[in-house]
Amino acid sequence: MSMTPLQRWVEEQAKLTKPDRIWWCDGSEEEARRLVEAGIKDEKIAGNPVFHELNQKTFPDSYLHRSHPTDVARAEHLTFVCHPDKELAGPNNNWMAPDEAKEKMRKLSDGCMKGRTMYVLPYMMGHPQSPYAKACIQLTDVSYVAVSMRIMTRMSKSVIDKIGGGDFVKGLHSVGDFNPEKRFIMHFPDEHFVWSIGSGYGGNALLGKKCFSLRIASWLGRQEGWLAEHMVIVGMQDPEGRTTYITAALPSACGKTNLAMLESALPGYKVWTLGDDIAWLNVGSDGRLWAINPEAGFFGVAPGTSMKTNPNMMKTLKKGTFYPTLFTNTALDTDKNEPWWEGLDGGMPKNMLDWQGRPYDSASGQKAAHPNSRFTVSMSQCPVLSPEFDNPKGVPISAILFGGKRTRVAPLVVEGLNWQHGVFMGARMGSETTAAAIHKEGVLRRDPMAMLPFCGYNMGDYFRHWLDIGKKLEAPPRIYSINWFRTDETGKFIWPGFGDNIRVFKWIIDRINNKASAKETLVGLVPNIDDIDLSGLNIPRDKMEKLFEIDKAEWRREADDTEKLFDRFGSRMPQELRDELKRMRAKL
Ligand code: OXD
Ligand code: MN
Repeated sequence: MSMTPLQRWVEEQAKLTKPDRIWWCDGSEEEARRLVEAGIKDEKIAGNPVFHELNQKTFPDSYLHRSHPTDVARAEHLTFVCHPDKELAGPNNNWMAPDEAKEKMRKLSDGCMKGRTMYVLPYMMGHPQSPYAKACIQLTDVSYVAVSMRIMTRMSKSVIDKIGGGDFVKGLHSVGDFNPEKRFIMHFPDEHFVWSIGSGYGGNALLGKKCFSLRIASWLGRQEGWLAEHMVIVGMQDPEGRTTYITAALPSACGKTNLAMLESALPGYKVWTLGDDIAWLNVGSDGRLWAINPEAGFFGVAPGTSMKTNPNMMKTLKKGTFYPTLFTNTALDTDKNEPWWEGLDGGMPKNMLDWQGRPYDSASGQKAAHPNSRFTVSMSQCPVLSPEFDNPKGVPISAILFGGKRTRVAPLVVEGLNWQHGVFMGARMGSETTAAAIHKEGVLRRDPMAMLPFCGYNMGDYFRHWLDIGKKLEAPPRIYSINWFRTDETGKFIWPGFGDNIRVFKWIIDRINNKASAKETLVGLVPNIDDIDLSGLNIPRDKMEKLFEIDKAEWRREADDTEKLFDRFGSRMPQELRDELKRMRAKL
């Protein structure tokens, strides 16, 4: 019998990478148990076994993974989008010509899997029955990635039948020798192909996530008329029992995962989780915008996660109904054999190993867990998972939120005047960097739609695509900007955040249902203070007013900075958004 294109492709990659054996995965639990066992007994990374079994009573089916010490985060400077034409990649991407990139990767990949197993992972991004889902294959040479993909995607043998003799999304991944000098994450958008070497870290190695579901998918979406976005998806149930679906784009480290499973401080409201990182948005036949989450798992930052900040996530992590749950680069409480990170409930354990497995000395001033330590866990374990999560159609979206961390300038919440004005708000989004990032603390980084590291083509064209999608929507969602992080003169956050954020969502839901008022300002519509339900809260009126203060001098600087951003995209920047900026300036 002749080979299918899939078999032929796998064979070609094996010829180049030269693994000792090829393992076609079926995505079953039994297989995952065998992979984890192999990771405990046979495989090593930087001298450590790939997996360490954690306390099975308190953290059922959980394992700790320690990465190579240089391999702890996304490597944006080593990430390339290889369109045939540099202009297509835009100033927002690193670019290399496809042939040159492939030649480079071929050299680095020659024999890179020698002595290892090549795992063939068949998986779907999106529900298999969804018209918006995509069938994918990733090859990898480390059990950690194979097991992580079982958690993060819908992995199943049936995907191979689905592909049949047809097309599929391709990913070739090898950890190589973890040498950062030989680490690259290359995207070939026209071939639906991602080629990654030298890193086992989530965003660099779980190719269904940022690489495919955002960078390549955003390009597919441009060609096919949909949007791939860096967004949370939630359903907000109100006291009348109605659920309003909302998506929200926030840059990394702004509390996206906490927002995705918020515990309401107001009675009668409940938040249902559909996704914490990625949304694919399609125009439905009813003229509304419909969202699906292509993923099936959470890959979240551990430090700061606790019963206080995110009780639903803590419950998700300890449920133990979907095998397995992974912790990566957390510390280890050796008395309890439990994962530990800064910000976890309770005091600091007496005896710990740090994220690299070294005895931890709290007097060292170092962190025990890596600041970017992570958990990987199935969404099915989430106690507030939306009943609509597995609906192949997705959910209809009534509002899109753009947020960031701004200690000054940006009001608590602003409603856009219309779709175009809302796109303008998203395009000039920015966030102040925290000490955890490489950048200096308190520096504003523009991150349009939170997509700057993830848009797989020229962002000028991307803004144009957003405007075009708006034209196709008969009932477009309203667009809002949100900011929980405004501080007072002493540097303290004014807004309590967390579960109290529901008060802002209540106003948004009431706006959608024409039940709340708003007043027009220079930058859009904001609530009157009395429109926000502050019952049970004790924020003085002048502080509330401060949350909505619009300082003209600051906003002039904001306009200047926005213009600089827009200028980066030159003639590809849509005139409509420049007009919005002009209108804002005129008002100032
Ligand atoms: C993530 C990120 O890991 O945005 O989700 O970096
Ligand atoms: Mn993200």
